[in-house]
Amino acid sequence: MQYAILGDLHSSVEDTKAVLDDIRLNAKNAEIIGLGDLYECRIGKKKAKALNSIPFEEAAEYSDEFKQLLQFPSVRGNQEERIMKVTGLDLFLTLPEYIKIEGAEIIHGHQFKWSSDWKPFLEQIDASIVFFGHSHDAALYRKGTKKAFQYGQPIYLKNKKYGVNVGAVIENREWCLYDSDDRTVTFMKAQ
Ligand SMILES: [Mn+2]
Repeated sequence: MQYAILGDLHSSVEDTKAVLDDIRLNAKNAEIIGLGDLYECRIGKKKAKALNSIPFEEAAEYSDEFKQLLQFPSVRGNQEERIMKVTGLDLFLTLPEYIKIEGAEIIHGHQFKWSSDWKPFLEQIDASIVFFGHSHDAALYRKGTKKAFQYGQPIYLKNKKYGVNVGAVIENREWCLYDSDDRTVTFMKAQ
């Protein structure tokens, strides 16, 4: 089965449209799954601590046009959690923290420990392949080290453990194609 995985949209209409078009063009039968941080929270981390009932329109970058683009399941990101915190609304509680797909797991990534230079500690994850986002830095990890990749070139994964940082929709227009039958991962980038 083919999966098209995208995350860190941060409310960008143009970048999200470009990525969804690219998915339709390159993998029209793939199941699309989101990695969270769909929306951008307008309130910073520090300020958010003291707030609890501000209106949704103030808390989040939002448009009907953007919402219409979100026709796929997704996990919850830290932006969704912060929007819920500052509004006091349960808006994104229906988004799960993890989604299991064939041979892999999907999680936003803010739940991991990260080093100060944004290296994730993936030892905490049991799944053979984990897809995540959060740092806006597309990368393939094997045993804690980054492996080289080229956009559009399938990578055949061995029967071992891997971490795949899918990158970000916002600004980078990145997404990942995962084929669970072939056990391949292809980093993709829309124009
Ligand atoms: Mn994030």
